[in-house]
Amino acid sequence: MSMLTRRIGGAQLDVIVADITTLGVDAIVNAANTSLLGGGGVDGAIHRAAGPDLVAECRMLHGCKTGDAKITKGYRLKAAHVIHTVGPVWNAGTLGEDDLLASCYRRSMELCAKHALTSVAFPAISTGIFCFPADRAADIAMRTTIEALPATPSVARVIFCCFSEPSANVHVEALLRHSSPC
Ligand code: AR6
Repeated sequence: MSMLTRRIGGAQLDVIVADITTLGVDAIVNAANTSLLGGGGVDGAIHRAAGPDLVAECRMLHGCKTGDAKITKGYRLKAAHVIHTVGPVWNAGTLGEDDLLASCYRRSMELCAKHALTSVAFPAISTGIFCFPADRAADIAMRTTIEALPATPSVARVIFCCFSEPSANVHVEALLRHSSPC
C-alpha cells in the first residue's frame, strides 16, 4: 500500500513499505558493495530471490565504484532488471557521503533512461549496514531523483520501497518537502 503518491511532471512517485524483491517493476535497485558479489541486507535478499545466475552475471562486471551503478537482468525476480549501486559508508559526513549517495540515485536514473525503463524501485540506499542517517538519506534520495526526472522521460513510476514504517515516514516527509509548490 502506498503511504504517499505524488505526480511530478509525467511521473508518479510512491513511498511504500514492502520487500523490494516482490515488486514487478522494470528495475529494482540493489544497495550493493564494491565487489557486486552479494552481501547482507537488501543485497542478500535480492541475490537469494534472483538465484545463482545473478551473481554469475555480476562476476562479469568486475565490481562497481562507490556512487556508480551497473545493470543486470533480474533472473528469477519479478523485476526484469537489477540496478546495482554502491552507497557510501557513513563516516560522520566527512568523506563526501552526501554527494556519493546522490550519485547513486543519479547514476541509477541514468541507467533507466539509457535502457528506456518505465518503472524503478529504490531501497533506502546506505541506511542499513552502511549507517547513513535515514532522514538525511531520504532527503537526498528525493531531491536527486526528482532532479533527474526531466532527463529520464521513459520513467513513469518511481517507487521508494522502504522496509520499515520509520523509514517510510522520513521518505514521506522528504517527498512532501520536495513536491510542495512553495
Ligand atoms: N526490501 C527493501 N528494503 C530492504 C530489504 C528488502 N528486502 N532488506 C533490507 N532493506 P542495507 P546498505 C532495507 O543494509 O546500508 C550489504 O551487505 C534496510 O532496512 O541492505 O546500503 C551490501 O553488500 C535499509 O533501510 O544496505 C553492502 O555491503 C536499506 O534496505 C552493505 O550491505 C539499506 O540497508 C550495504 O549497506
